[in-house]
Amino acid sequence: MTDVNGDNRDDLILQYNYGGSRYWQARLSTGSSFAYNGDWTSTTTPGVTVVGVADVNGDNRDDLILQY
Ligand SMILES: [Ca+2]
Ligand SMILES: [Ca+2]
Repeated sequence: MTDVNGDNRDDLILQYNYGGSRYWQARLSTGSSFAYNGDWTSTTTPGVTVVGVADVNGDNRDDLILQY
């Protein structure tokens, strides 16, 4: 879990496969639950995995780091 929107609440990151694609969602913490916020990103490229979540561009919001 990590803070993807910079509100100082840790958010939930989900990865799932559906219909031949792989999807990632960041469910944003409300303090009492994790709100659906759409798909963060998706790909049809096989073998893509998350290798990290970190703020790579310095905007104080964590980013998804993928490898394939
Ligand atoms: Ca957050
Ligand atoms: Ca960032």
